[in-house]
Amino acid sequence: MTVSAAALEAYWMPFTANRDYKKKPRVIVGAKGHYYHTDDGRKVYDSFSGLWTSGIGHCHPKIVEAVQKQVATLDYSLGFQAGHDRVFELAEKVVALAPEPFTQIFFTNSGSESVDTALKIALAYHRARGEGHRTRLIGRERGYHGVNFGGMSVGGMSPNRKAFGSSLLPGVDHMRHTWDLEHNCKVRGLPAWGAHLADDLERLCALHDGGNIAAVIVDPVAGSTGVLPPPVGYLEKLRETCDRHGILLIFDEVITAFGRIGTAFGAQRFGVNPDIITMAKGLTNGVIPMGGVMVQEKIYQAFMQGPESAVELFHGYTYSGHPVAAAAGVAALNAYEEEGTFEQSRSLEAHFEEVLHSFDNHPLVKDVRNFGLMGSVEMESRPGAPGARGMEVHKKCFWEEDLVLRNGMDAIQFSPFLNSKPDDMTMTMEKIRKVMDGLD
Ligand code: PXG
Ligand code: PLP
Repeated sequence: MTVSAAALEAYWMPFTANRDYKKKPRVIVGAKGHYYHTDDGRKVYDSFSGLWTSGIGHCHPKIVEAVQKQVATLDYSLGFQAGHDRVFELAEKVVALAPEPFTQIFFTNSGSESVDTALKIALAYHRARGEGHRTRLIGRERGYHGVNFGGMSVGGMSPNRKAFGSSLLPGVDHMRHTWDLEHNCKVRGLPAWGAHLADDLERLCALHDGGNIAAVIVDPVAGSTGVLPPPVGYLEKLRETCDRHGILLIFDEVITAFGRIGTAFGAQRFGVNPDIITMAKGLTNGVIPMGGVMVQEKIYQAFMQGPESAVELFHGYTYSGHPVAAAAGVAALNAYEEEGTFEQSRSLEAHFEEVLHSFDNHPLVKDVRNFGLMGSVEMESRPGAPGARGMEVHKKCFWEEDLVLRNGMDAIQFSPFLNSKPDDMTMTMEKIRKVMDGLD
């Protein structure tokens, strides 16, 4: 093993069972294309394309080259009251990919920072327009909006919230999640049943008065919780309700942007425009951390009203628009265009759906869900040991099948490369099935 016991002990790993992992560490030392390289000399297939991040594969030569060049040209540049060429270039490129009403982007370093930034922009937008009483925020059960205080508060993943219950933001409500096994079991694509679940928003408007609500945030396809595609008509209903009450609609597209569901932004695939879009992950193909918050013109303009010499938004990060991240972003977006990545992703959907739903009749499986190149196979939990089966599949795949996969408890998650080989999708499922067949 390449990592010493002391080094292993020194690192507090994120979202990991540290003690269990450190008993038999799974250490990755390199990556190329669709494979990771392990410290015991194996090549293992990455069935999750990073963590939803690396759609066109690891160490993409064009992105590597751009990053190497940038870091040797301009390693860092202050971003407050100053700017550098690369970040303006990236902003223009992202906006050009977006639906028409989107005109400006603010840069952050992650999805979590993007969400907290978006919530702050929403609150400050209403205040700038003389509606500072609009302070209430609405999220959704099972939504994942990162781990900072704002995103955790509007998020709906109970394990992420429970240790912080009394410190969550006040004035936040949640709509119901859209998972309902009785009506929607092993559905392919968007469920036909469930648009009425968006009526929860109308109820919250009746309760609080819609005029007190600043923003509603949803992940258009909930990812982290185990892929919950929106019921047909659900997002449209949210849009209508927000319009009726003057509420901003935020789509958290940290996963769904940049081709994961076959278009630059999920908003385009669904034909529903939110007011604000958050993004991260695919913005740089995961190569350098970076996130962004894109807004419609009306939002940007609401801030551009005071004296021209005054800072309009007292918000920003030391590394907002970092030059090396921006260079990675420009190179990633160029590669997506040159390689036809979004179209390729779309063309792989049918095969992906087919091989994913080959689990429909597996005795351990209780639900299978997919949309775009997002999928989940959810196993029944072992009585008294939720998550145990999922972790067993994860470990056996790594050690015995040379396959890295992502499990959230007992749900196996799929985020295949946007440029996957169809045979590799089939191979992934076969390996997982072999392991699942051997489980009690
Ligand atoms: N919003 C959404 C919709 C996300 O999916 C975040 C915000 C937070 O992004 P950062 O960059 O702060 O992690 C995310 C991130 C999983 C998984 O296994 C999902 C995420 C992160 C890690 C793992 O599904 N989503
Ligand atoms: N904490 C301290 C003491 C700082 O000086 C700063 C930034 O200057 C921060 C936190 C915020 O760091 P960042 O801008 O990287 O989010």
